[in-house]
Amino acid sequence: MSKTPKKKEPLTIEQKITRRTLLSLGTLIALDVIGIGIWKVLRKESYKDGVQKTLRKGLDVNERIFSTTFSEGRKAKEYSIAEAAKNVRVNGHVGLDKQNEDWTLQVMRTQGEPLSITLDQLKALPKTEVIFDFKCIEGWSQVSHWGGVRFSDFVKAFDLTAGSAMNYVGLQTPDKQYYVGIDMPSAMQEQTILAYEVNGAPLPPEHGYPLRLIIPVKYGIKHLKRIGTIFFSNDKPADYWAERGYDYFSGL
Ligand SMILES: Nc1nc2c(c(=O)[nH]1)N[C@H]1C(S)=C(S)[C@@H](COP(=O)(O)O)O[C@H]1N2
Ligand SMILES: [Mo]
Repeated sequence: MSKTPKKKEPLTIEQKITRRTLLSLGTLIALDVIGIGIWKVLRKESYKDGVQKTLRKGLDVNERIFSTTFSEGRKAKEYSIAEAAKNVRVNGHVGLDKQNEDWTLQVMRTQGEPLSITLDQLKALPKTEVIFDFKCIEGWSQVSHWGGVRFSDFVKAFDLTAGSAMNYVGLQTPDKQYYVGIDMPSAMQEQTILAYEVNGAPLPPEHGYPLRLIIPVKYGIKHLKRIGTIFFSNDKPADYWAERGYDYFSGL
């Protein structure tokens, strides 16, 4: 009696399909279990600045990476006037409801009384124009053309260097409904302007008349329209969209 070693039969097509189906099913179930696990952990977590603590930690890590890597020397790409949109998109109306005729810019100094600055005082300073790709986190972008005074020129002209030595600048609408915090290196960057013009004409109300922030190194959420108050701080100023879960730094 000769012993023939049992040869492994090749798998039939049906067997192959069954194996694959089981494998895929197994993988799917494993991923589901992991997903439900993560969800259960996040669901129980308390919130910090608009998102669960674990997610906030992730955002904070992002922020550290971006604020240290890109804070010095980064510059947004600039375009020619011909490339600038004639009809500039409008987005976001928080803090724009009430028109106040007797507007002045309130600047909180580190010492002494607040400054009250008129639009004419700002227009008397050197004008800087910037044409850049304005990017909104909602997914649209548009090349647009703005004019105003460089934030760094404004700081020098009104002797605010003690303020600009701090970590952040905060800006608020006159009614305080919309507010942003900006890290000082980004505020002092050469393309950041307190803008009073779009396409060479005064800002219309919906674009923030009489004065708005234009900060090309950041997403649209930081370009506060209708500035009422400016203040300086070493702690992070309150920020409307960061409180609702967006990245505080919001750099590009
Ligand atoms: N006061 C105020 N400023 C604001 C907003 C807002 O709701 N209120 N929205 C921001 C957002 S999300 C964007 S994208 C830009 C849009 O500026 P624009 O309307 O001039 O295009 O303004 C920013 N500044
Ligand atoms: Mo936006």
